[in-house]
Amino acid sequence: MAALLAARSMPPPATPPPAGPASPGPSPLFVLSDVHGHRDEFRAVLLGAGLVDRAGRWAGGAVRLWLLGDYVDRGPDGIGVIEDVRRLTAEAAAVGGFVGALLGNHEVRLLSAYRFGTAPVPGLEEPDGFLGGWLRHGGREHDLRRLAPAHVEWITRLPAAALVAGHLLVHSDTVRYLEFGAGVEAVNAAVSAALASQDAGVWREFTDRMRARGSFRGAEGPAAAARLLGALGGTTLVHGHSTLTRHYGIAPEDVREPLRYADGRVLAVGGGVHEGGRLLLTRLR
Ligand SMILES: [Mn+2]
Repeated sequence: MAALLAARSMPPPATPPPAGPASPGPSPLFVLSDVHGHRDEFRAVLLGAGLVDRAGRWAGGAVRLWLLGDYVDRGPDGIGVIEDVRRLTAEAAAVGGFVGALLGNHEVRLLSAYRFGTAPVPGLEEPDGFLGGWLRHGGREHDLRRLAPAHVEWITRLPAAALVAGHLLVHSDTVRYLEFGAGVEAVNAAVSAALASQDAGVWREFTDRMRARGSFRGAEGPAAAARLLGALGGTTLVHGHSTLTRHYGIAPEDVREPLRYADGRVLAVGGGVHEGGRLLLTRLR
């Protein structure tokens, strides 16, 4: 009560704070990728940046946060991460903020295991069908058991790419997104269609495209990045999937910041939390 009275007795500020819609300039933009079931680390990194409170509720106000996929597999609580993301999306929207989520290849793998189980898949090299492949790539049976229709519905609505403030956001470091279409809308429409498909052959091809990596490394990397940016838009391509720890040769204890490469056109933000690295919450603007 004393605090409330004290607050009420304070003089009004000389100039009113800017209202949300009228506030000048865009709100801060953050990205984060490859949480891989590490729910505690996810909450901790958001708390550290003031984007959630100690109870894990959205505290970022008008901040925009994009998550670049791979919420599940390789860690203890993939479904818990999905539930956190869904809740944060609603909480942020209610206060003028934004939480967006892209589709990662592990969401595709999880759904393929859920839909097709161990049924034989023409052309698939893996034994035990999609379920076998999912398990061999970090799938956690605990997640599959808890995967409810609401989670499936949420995953099937995720876009594969987003163009935000000049940044092309995707999960995987691959030009194979172009096989879905030329343009963010075309890619996302084709990905939506694949997610709705009942055809195992479509899912095999879908999985192969989404798991591809490495297009932007080496001598041909800058040209490949320019090609994807040219087709989908943006001046900087931001991806997760290939981790700094495993794929870019950075020792886990040395993971501190994202890696810019391909003549500065590409930013890798996968800190490899599941490989002893960390979640790299990265502010883009
Ligand atoms: Mn991935």
